[in-house]
Amino acid sequence: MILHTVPGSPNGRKVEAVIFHLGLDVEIRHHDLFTGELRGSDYLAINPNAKAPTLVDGDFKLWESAAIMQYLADKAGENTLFPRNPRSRADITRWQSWQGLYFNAALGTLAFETIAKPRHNAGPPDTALVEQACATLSRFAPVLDAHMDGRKYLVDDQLTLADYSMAAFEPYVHLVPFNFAPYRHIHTYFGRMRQSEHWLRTGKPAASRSIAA
Ligand SMILES: N[C@@H](CCC(=O)N[C@@H](CS)C(=O)NCC(=O)O)C(=O)O
Repeated sequence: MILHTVPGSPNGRKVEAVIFHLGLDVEIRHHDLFTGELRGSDYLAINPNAKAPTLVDGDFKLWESAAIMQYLADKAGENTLFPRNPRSRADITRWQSWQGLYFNAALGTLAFETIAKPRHNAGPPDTALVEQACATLSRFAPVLDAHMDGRKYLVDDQLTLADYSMAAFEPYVHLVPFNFAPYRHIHTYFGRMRQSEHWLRTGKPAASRSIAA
C-alpha cells in the first residue's frame, strides 16, 4: 500500500499516526502542495479532489482521511484503535465526522488563512472566512471542552482513531487568532496527544511545518 501525502499535512498526519501505531507496512510518499503537484494529472487520477491524503491499495484508491484510517485499522485485524463493537465504532465515527465538519474545519481554515498564506506569500487572509471560522469555533469548542472534562480520550477512555483525527490541528491552537484560553480541558487533552508516541512521530515543530487546510 502507498500513502500519498504532503509533509506536515494535518490530515496526512492522522493517517501516518495510524500506520505507526499499528506498525503497518505502508510506503509513505510525499508531494509538494505549493508547487501544484496535487493538481498534476498523475495525482488527479488517484484523487480528483487534488487533496491529500490518498491511499492506494492495488486497484483501490481511497481518499478522505477518516475513511483511510478506518480501512487501515480494519485491515490490521483486532485492535483498540477501531474496536469491533458497534457502539465504539459509531462513537469513533461520530467524532471523526464532527471534527471534519465543524471543529477542525474551522481551525484548519484559521490556520490556512492566518499562518499558511502569509508563510507562502499566498495573499492576505480572507477576513470573511476568518470571522466565520471564529464563529464556528465559538459554537463548537465548548462541546469538545465539556466532553473532555474528566476524560483522557474521546471514546471509551482509550486512544482511538477519533483522537488522531481530533488532534490534527493541535499545533495551531496557540497560533491562530481565536481565544482558546477558556477551554482548559481541550488544552489538557491536546497536551496529552502532543506527547503521544505515534502522534509525535508524524510531526515536525509547528514553526517549520508547511500546512494546507
Ligand atoms: N476532508 C479531507 C481534507 C483533505 C485536505 O483538505 N487536505 C489538505 C492537506 S491537510 C489539502 O490537500 N489541501 C489542498 C487544497 O485544499 O487544495 C480529509 O480528511 O482527507
